[in-house]
Amino acid sequence: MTSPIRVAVSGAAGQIAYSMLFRIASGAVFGKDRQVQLQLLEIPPAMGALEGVVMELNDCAFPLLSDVVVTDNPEVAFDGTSWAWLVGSKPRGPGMERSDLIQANGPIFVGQGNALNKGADDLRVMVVGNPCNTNCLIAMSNSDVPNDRFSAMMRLDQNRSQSMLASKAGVPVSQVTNMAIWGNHSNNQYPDFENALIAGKPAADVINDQAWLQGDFISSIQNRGAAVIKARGASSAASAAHAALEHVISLESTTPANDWFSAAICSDGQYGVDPGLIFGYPVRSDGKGGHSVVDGLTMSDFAKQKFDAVHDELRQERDVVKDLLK
Ligand code: NAX
Repeated sequence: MTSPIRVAVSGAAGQIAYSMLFRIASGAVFGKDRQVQLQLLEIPPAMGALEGVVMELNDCAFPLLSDVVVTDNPEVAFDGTSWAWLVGSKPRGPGMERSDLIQANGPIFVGQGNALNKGADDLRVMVVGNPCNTNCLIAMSNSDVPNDRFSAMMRLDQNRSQSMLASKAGVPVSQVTNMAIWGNHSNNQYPDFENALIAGKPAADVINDQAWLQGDFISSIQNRGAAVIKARGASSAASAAHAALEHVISLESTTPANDWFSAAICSDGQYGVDPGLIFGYPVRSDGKGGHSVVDGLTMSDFAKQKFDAVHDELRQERDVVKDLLK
């Protein structure tokens, strides 16, 4: 057996982490022959709850779990890690605007960005804590880790979109492929039904209901998080955790030539996006640590309008945190 892979999870006593940690420890992400060392980061008031999570991890007697480190110090949490899931952040409080949330969470990602320099040479970072695109931008900007090692999560939006298209078309979800979520994990994201395929055919031809695709489909995906909160009385956790794991699995594996996955990565200007923004793109991975944006996709005028709106939103978020960027 090779040495354990060291992975950090922040917000480790929270509800998303609770659905992630046991699966990571079971080998569901890095394989059944790779030992894992978990390095769990929390804030001091949550350390008691985190101890309880560690008791449960121990009680599972996972053969692949070599050690669990628990800390409130990001430098300890990220020390020697090859992957860092940045899940922890402050929740949106009553009456808070999105810009308030951005400002409240920004400083967390300045400190954590700095501490990421303690990671292993192959460290890769994915951000779940909202607003995840802009938090990722802040962490990237405050770290010496190369920009192409950072990403933020669009995968839950991709999975939601595939599920909803499959349900509308009356087909198994596995038949819905090539689902791109452009831009921001926010209610301005653009789930791209024009380039999605159902059983290899354009989704719009199979569903044949442009009004639904342009209307209810997009708004349901954009507002799905709020709908889950309304129904469950708590925000998405198991589905978010599943997406956070799939995001990493996709970046670790070779993407099939006829498909892609959605992730927010640092733009090099692809599709006219401001270089440096953490923008949701269709992505392919080479399975060796490299990934690239799928090029050459076309968009209707309708799609371009949505794309431009979410691009503007991310520019505005960048302006709100400009004092935190290096
Ligand atoms: P919880 O409130 O259950 O857990 C968050 C945890 O983060 C808490 O235990 C808290 O103590 C910890 N925390 C706060 N500040 C921290 C810091 N500076 N360092 C380390 N830990 C810190 O929230 P949960 O439901 O787990 O959600 C976590 C984040 O995911 C939230 O920001 C949420 O908005 C975001 N989400 C992102 C999604 C996405 O698609 N990108 C979807 C799901 C989710 O809404």
